[in-house]
Amino acid sequence: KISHIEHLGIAVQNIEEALPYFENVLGLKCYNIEEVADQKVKTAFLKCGEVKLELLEPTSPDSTIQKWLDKGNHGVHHVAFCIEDGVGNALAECDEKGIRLIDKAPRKGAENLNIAFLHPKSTIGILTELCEH
Ligand code: CMX
Repeated sequence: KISHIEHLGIAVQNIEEALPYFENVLGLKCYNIEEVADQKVKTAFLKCGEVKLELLEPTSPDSTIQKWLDKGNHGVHHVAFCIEDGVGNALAECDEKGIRLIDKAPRKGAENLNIAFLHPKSTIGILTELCEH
C-alpha cells in the first residue's frame, strides 16, 4: 500500500551547478549530499514539503544516470513511492500482476532506505522506485 510519494529522482550532470536553481530560485533546502557507490551516483536531497527531491549526478561514464543523460534525457528520472507495508510485499504483489521487476528483492539505497525498482517498460514508461522507512 502506497502512503505517499517519497521522492522524485532528478538527473543532473553536476549537482554544484544545479543546486543554485533549487536553493536560490525555488527556495528549497539541500540537507544531505552522499555518494551511492554501487549505483555510481552522487545524490543531493532537498525537502519540498513532505516530498523530497533527489538530485542524481553520475560518478562514472557507465553510470545508468550518465547513460540516460547521454541519450538526450534530462529532468525527472524516476518516481519513488513509500510503501507502508514493506517493499518485499509490494514486490511480490507486482510480480503476481506481471510487472517486470528490476530488483527481485529489496536492497539498500540512498539514505539507507530499503528500495527496489520496477522496469519502465511495464510501468507506462515511468521508472518506478518502491521504498520503505
Ligand atoms: N525512465 C523511463 N524509461 C527509461 C528510463 C527512465 N529513467 N531509463 C531507461 N528507460 C527506458 C529506455 O528509454 C529504453 O527504452 P527503449 O528500449 O524504448 O529505448 C529502456 O528503458 C531500456 O533502457 P536502456 O537505455 O537500454 O538502459 P538499461 O536497460 O541499461 O537500463 C533501467 C534501464 C531502467 C533497467 C536501469 O536504468 C535501471 O536498472 N534503473 C534502476 C536503478 C537506477 O535508476 N539507479 C539510479 C538511481 C539510484 C538512486 O536513486 O539512488
